[in-house]
Parts: sequence; structure tokens; C-alpha cells
Amino acid sequence: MKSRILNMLKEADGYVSGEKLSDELGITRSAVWKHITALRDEGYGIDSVRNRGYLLRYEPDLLSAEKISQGLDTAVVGSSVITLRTTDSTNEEIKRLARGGAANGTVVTAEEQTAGRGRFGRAWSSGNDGGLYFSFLLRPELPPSDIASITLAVGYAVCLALREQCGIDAKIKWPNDIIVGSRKLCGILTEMAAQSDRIDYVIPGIGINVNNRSFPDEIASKATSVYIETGRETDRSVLLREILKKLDEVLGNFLISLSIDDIEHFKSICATIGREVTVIRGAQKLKGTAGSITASGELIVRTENGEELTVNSGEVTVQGIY
Ligand code: BTX
Repeated sequence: MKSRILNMLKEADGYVSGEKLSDELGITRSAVWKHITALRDEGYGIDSVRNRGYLLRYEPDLLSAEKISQGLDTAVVGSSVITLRTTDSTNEEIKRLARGGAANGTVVTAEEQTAGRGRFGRAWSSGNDGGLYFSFLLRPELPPSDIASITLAVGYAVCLALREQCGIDAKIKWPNDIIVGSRKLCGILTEMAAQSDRIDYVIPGIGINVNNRSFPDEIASKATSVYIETGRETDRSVLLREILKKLDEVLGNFLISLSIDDIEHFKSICATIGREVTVIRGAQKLKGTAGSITASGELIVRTENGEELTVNSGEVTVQGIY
């Protein structure tokens, strides 16, 4: 019965009402609902909307720790890989593991986050919708001031992997959003626990829209996915493996220092450089042009009155990009 419901949803061109399913299959509406719930538990993304019915948005391609780890010859990132069906936030999950002594490089993924977070307390849309949500644990022997270069390195590595693996023109929106055209493909939230002179641990959390076909109304005009850009489904386990390799490679380099080549390469795939930007510093809003990136990951902005600002935190909005 479950597979007959699934077939009807697959063949439909839009929503299928609960009434139609129950009439055609000769079962009650509550039996339909039970089968829909079971399908969701298997990883199918099915929307249910009152008065419209059910819509199959996404078929499961569950992340597999075994597949992710196949041939993963990294030094640190991916030392252990944990795949969860659902959690509040993979950053929170890593935090709990970190307090319990988890190893440097531990990765946690989730098919769905019930409280996915962005920066500044914003929400990150992370339903069971074909996105890739993961966080990893780093225990670098560095002072807290080096967090900016770690943040930069993570965005750079993820962007390179997406360009190579998916063949898309992904660019970095400084410091570490990843966009295609003017739409957001990936968001990164880096959190840390530190003493005054040293970092205890850093948790980069990454959300990538991979096989998402559509988005909730609030973000529909500013979000995109690999599927939307390429028209192809991507194996998220393989993609994640390649991202972890790139993270390991780039973080290894960056934790020593940012090379001239890395900075030049970073600049060439950074959508912020050369654009008109607004820097928000507390209550102040400063307009200028983004000129360059420093070795420690700061953005150099030349303001309208010729002043040079070194921006290392706070919010930067780029004109023309969401
Ligand atoms: P951000 O603050 O730069 O972006 C959040 C904003 O982006 C939201 O206010 C909304 O406008 C938009 N947005 C929300 N969801 C999406 C989406 N899926 N695609 C495109 N735009 C969206 C960026 O924060 C950092 C996000 C990190 C998410 C990862 S997922 C794994 C880990 N766990 C967790 O809780 N957060 C991180």
C-alpha cells in the first residue's frame, strides 16, 4: 500500500488530495496519513498542506557514514563521521560531543535540523529536503584572534569543492557565504569556545542546498541549490567526502599561514571584491568599495571619502546580492 501511495505521488503533477488517495486505494484518510508518516521516516520529503493534500518534494538519498569515509585519506577532518536522521542543530550536536572529549576532526551530519541556525540568531532552513547539513570539530592550537582565517579557509575549501564536484560557478560572498549568481547556495556558521589566550575548539557548521527542488516562500527569491543550477541530482555522500578532503587540505595550509597564491585564488572566486558594499558597525552604516583581502582574512573597504577600512567582523552587505 505504501508503495502504491508513493507511485501516485511520483506520477502526480503537483499535490494529490488525501481524498483521492483514500478513494482510489480504498483505505481511510487516517490510513493514508499513517503510510505518509512511514514514508517520511524512510527519508521521503512529503509536504502536506490542508485543503491541497500531499506533494512529493524529495526522494531519499540518505547520507551514509561508510560511503563518506570510503577513501577518505585525510589527516584530521573526518577522523570520525556520525550520520543522524534528525537533530536540533549539528553545531549543537558537535558542541555536546566536544564537551565529552570527541576527537579533532569529528564530523556530524543530519538529514534534517529542527533548530538549524544562521548567524546573528537567524534561522537556517533545513528540513528533510535534500540539503546537506554538517558540522565538524577542530581543536587547533591557536589564539582566538586566528578564528577569522579559519572561517575564511572553510568557505574557500567548500567553494572549491562545489566548483570542482558540481561544475557550478560558485563564488564566495565574504567572509564565507557561497552564492551562485546573486542567490545563496550555502551558509556557514563558525562558532568557538576559547580562553583568553587559546582556542578550546572551533565548530564550523555548513548548510548546502544540494538536491532541493524548491524553498519555503520566505527564502524562495534568494536561495538556489545545486539541483536548480545543474538540473542533476548529486550524491551527497560523495560530495561530502570531497568537501572533507578539501577542508583538510586547505585548513592544513591556512593554519600555518595564508599563502599569496591562496589569497589570489580566493580573490578570483570572491563575489564581494570590486563591489559596492555597506559595512554595518554597531549603529554606523559605511558605504564603500571592497578592494582586497588580507592574509588574516580581513576585508579592505575603501569608503566614499577615501578612507580605508579593515573589516574583520560585523555585517557586510553587497549591493545587488540578496
Ligand atoms: P546567515 O545568517 O548568513 O543566513 C541566514 C539567512 O539566510 C536567513 O535569515 C534566510 O534569509 C536565509 N536562509 C535561510 N535558510 C536558507 C537556505 N537553506 N538557503 C538559502 N538561504 C537561506 C548562514 O547564516 C549560516 C548557516 C549555517 C547553517 C549550518 S547547517 C549545519 C549547521 N547547523 C546549524 O544549526 N547551522 C549550521
